[in-house]
Amino acid sequence: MSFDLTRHPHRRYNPLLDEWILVSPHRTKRPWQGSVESLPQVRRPRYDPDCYLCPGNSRAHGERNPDYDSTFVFINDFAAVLPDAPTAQIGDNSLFRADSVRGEARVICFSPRHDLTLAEMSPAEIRLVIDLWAEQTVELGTRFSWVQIFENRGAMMGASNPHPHGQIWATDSLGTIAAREDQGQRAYHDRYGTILLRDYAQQEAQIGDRCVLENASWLVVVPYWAVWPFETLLLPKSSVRRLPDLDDDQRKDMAGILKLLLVKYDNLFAVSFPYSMGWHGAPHDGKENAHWQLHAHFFPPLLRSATVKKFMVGYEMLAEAQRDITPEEAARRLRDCSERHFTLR
Ligand code: H2U
Ligand code: ZN
Repeated sequence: MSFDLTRHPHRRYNPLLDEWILVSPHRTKRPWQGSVESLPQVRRPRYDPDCYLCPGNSRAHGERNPDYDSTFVFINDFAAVLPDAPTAQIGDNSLFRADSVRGEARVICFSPRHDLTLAEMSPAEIRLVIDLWAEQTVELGTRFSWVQIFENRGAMMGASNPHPHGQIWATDSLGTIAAREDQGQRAYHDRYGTILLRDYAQQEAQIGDRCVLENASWLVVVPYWAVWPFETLLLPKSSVRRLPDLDDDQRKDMAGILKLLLVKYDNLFAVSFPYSMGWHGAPHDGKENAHWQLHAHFFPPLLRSATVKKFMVGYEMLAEAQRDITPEEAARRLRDCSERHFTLR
């Protein structure tokens, strides 16, 4: 019997993180009798007097939000990192080491409308969010080496509030995953003299099997090494190190492709699709970072319906991540999803 990636168990390599993932495509027909999550309420009011993110409302510590009409940023009232924390390096032996961290955490509201999600906003409105992400990266990048922009969407991903919002945590050190991506891209650049994610995007565009969407500036793929069932990677087609480097056309194209991706996600199981997403760009460390390519990751937990998610447990906590449905099959299902939001049908 000859080996077949679509039928036989195998491991795939993730060059960004230098790790492997176990793929078990033969298992996709196993019966399911596990947990079923309840569906979130579908329609929300345009304005919620009890929401701490809606315009004009008070937040937990009493500050009042302005009557904003597009986007709005504020310093997180419960920030995980602080700009003026004392600095120290503790422990000179390898078992009990600690480093202090300085940083700043912000919350960013994508829209004044409590009832929308990015998927339901227009490309023009999404463009304002992109411009704000870029401005925040410039500003925080002058003071911190890593600027992590992210969104936790949906209660299943731990979002505390359905109002469309994301967060930014900027820190004076690279987090573990950021440092591994830096290392992975550097190792590839040292070895081949080209940029890992540029080469990858070019080859994925040619192969086509894992492509979900493509326009003049961007490509969306389910990565060859995806861990989450419908995980995607948003990649620029030209060399871009950071969000602020994107020109007007690239930003316009990004708004368009983000809108389509998020609509497809919502249409997959006819539910407002939960995910964590975030941007990775070159560190702000004053170095050239020629090995870096800007990209966004989308990590959605849903597996087989609006209520059945993937759990990262057992073998995955103890040995390595595992998936059943192949990245190629996931990409095909996302390609087949309509580009018109299910709530408009
Ligand atoms: P999440 O939904 O991803 O948890 O983001 C909401 C953030 O908003 C969360 O980090 C902050 C929380 O600390 N927050 C405030 O800064 N002020 C508030 O009044 C409530 C919540
Ligand atoms: Zn609100």
